Amino acid sequence: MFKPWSRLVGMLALAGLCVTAAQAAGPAPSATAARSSAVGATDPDFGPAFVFRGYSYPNQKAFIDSGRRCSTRHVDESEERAVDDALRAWRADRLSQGQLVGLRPAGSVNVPVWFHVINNGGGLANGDIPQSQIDAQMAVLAAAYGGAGSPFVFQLAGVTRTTNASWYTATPGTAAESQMKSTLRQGGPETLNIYSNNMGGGLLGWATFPSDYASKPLMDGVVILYSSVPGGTATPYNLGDTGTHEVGHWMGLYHTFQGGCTRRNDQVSDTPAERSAAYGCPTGRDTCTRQAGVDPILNFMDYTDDACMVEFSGGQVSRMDLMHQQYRTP
Ligand SMILES: [Ca+2]
Ligand SMILES: [Ca+2]
Ligand SMILES: [Zn+2]
Repeated sequence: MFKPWSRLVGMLALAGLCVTAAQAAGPAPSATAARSSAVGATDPDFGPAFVFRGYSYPNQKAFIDSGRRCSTRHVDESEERAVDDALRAWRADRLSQGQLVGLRPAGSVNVPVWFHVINNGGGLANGDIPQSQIDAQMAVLAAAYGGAGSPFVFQLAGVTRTTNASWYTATPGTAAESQMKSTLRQGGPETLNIYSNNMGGGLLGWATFPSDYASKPLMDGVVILYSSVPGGTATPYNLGDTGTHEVGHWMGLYHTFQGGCTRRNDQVSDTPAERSAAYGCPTGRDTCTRQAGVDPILNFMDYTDDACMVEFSGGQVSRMDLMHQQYRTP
């Protein structure tokens, strides 16, 4: 389990490293200034070359811009509005039936979890992660969602292990994804199905939203890169927060940079608006300077390094609770 203080220490060390690297490898001062002002005055430089999963990027920003950090489908503005209209309608309907729609106490809702390990044969190098790493991933979820005071308690209901070369490299929207999930998925909308594999394209993970369940129940769930679990090799995304982040989508959250500097941005009022995804751990970043607050770079729903993301906001917890009541509570 990773305590917030140890993560903060890691974050500070990381910030120090970033500065050093930028100073060592950075371009001429004038170019640095121009690029910095384009993404926010306090944003660090784009940094040195970034190698991840065998792909080499000019820098970490290029990796972020490639869309591989999270391949959960983008929800456009009209769908966003429809989802929030549906939430309001659901609440009104409940109230009209004399039922109160309130937030539930911390730790009061059990979420059964099925963990499906897809491998390409035996051994860690083939993605066959051991039970100890599954337990460590569950502990990371417990720390994140428990630490935020959410109602959710994740309980491991079962583990499956499947050797399948095609599912092992499945990516979103493919026949392999569809076959994998249709074959293995357990439970109803309340059950969290986590699949780990060695997804193709250099990706880290993807999830479905609660509002997707009705039309595609078998596709519901979260897929994570097997080496993103605690102790995995996907540095700097190997403390298990790809799982935390993707489960956030599964609970109905958008990225903190959804909608950029617009008034409603991510549909959560207490996460400051953010123009674009943050990466690394850029302390003090402020890309929506006309709106209060610095960018929520410590938030699990941004794109920063695992050591940097340590929190959900109260507004996010409320949204997850309501979305869970609307879509995932029997
Ligand atoms: Ca917000
Ligand atoms: Ca701001
Ligand atoms: Zn995401």
